[in-house]
Amino acid sequence: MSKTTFPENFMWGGATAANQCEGAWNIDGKGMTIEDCLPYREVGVADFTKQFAYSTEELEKALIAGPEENYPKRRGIDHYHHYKEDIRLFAEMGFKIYRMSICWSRIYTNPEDPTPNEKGIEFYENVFKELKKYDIEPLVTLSHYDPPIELITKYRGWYSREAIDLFDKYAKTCFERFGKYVKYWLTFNEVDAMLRHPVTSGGLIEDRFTDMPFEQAIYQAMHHQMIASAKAVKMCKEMYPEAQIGCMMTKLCFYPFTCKPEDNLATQQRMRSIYRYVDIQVFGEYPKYLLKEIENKNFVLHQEPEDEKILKEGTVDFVSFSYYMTSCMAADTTGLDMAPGNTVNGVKNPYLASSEWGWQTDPIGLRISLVDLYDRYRKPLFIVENGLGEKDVVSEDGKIHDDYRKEYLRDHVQAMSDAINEDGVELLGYTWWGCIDIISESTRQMSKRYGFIYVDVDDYGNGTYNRIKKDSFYYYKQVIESNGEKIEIR
Ligand code: BGP
Repeated sequence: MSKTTFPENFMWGGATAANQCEGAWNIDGKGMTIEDCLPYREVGVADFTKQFAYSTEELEKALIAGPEENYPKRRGIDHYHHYKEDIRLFAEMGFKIYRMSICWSRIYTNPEDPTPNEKGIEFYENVFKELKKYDIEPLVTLSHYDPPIELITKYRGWYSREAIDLFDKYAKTCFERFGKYVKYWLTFNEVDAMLRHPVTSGGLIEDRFTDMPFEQAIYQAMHHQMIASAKAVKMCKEMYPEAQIGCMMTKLCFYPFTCKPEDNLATQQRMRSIYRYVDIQVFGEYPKYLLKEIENKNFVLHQEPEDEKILKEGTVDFVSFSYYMTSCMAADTTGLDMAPGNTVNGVKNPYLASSEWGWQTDPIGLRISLVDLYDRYRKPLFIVENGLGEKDVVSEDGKIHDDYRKEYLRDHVQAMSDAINEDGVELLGYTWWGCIDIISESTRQMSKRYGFIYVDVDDYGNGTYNRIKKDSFYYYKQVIESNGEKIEIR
């Protein structure tokens, strides 16, 4: 382990998302989102496809469900009412930056409303003012998996071009009302995810697309999100030239399972499916390989004459990403052990340990990912999600001894330092995912805990909602205080 050093102004912090923490799903003028309609499932954690499968029938059931039904995102960790306490705890750890998202349906009860919901605006203004009290910069995601329900019930999610103008109005309101508090923005969370879970990232429910191949609808929806993102970037820069607005991707990292050329080709192809939409947001145009893919699938991509110019004028300032684990790729996986990951399944890597949810921890993979992305995009990078979800236990002494989380953090801090100091990567900051326990996106469990702060609530909403500092709370405080230099675990 070499000495770790970080730039003077390196931004250490933590990350959450509105749909996974706020709760208060139907008060103060907040409209419904698709996340409020995702029921808790005792489903095996191994196969994410089971977690993200969804039907119109389930939507209709959710729209009339009563409080006795278990829709975990409706309650989150009640951050809506605990935000002052939570931010104070973030400040105690020494956060310089806090990544959060704004819920579109809190700003516009119905996306077609002509005027915004002032109570929703007031909530986020209060959050920004609270962060300001502690000199914590907000890093705000405009869309983090929670499209408004009307976008799905009245339109067909992001497949419908109307979504662009509706999002445009929402983004404009956010810049107008919050631009004085927010310097760092992201447009869409994990912009590559729509092909893996179209319901939450695009509001696309497969049984509503009987008139075309569903995959074609997803490519069309992605096009609309690219246009919306580019328009938001341009608008933001025109209103606030000093603001920094980035894209956000799922940085998956696959290793060829063998040195067979077929496995290497499969790995290269898999990685391109992750990069292609980030390529658009960074370079301002469709990469040839994506156009070729669409052509070879005989999909028709409906574009407007102005779209090319919009993409060109809406390129991002930095590239942010989530990173948790790595997996392997084989051209033929017959008979191979598979391992789950962040909305993916891959071939199990025999050289890596796995979390209780099967995700394979790989700090060197983070360094590889940082080099890959910096070489590809030549833009400043920002790690906006990295963390370890485990079944934390409150011990007899009332504490949570999560040494495993401290070790995960230590090893990933080492990897970041090596990428900066040996590989020349420009890394702006690091926000640990789930800096406080929140509802898991893929499994909708509270029991998959990421936080440095334990929240006393279970998968069914039972508990006091009290916050308890875990051992890792003090460890991250030590790391931040030393600007990443003191990472030994005492
Ligand atoms: C990312 C999402 C986050 C978060 C994270 C951890 O894909 O952007 O919202 O959920 O994954 O995954 P999970 O919560 O499923 O454990």
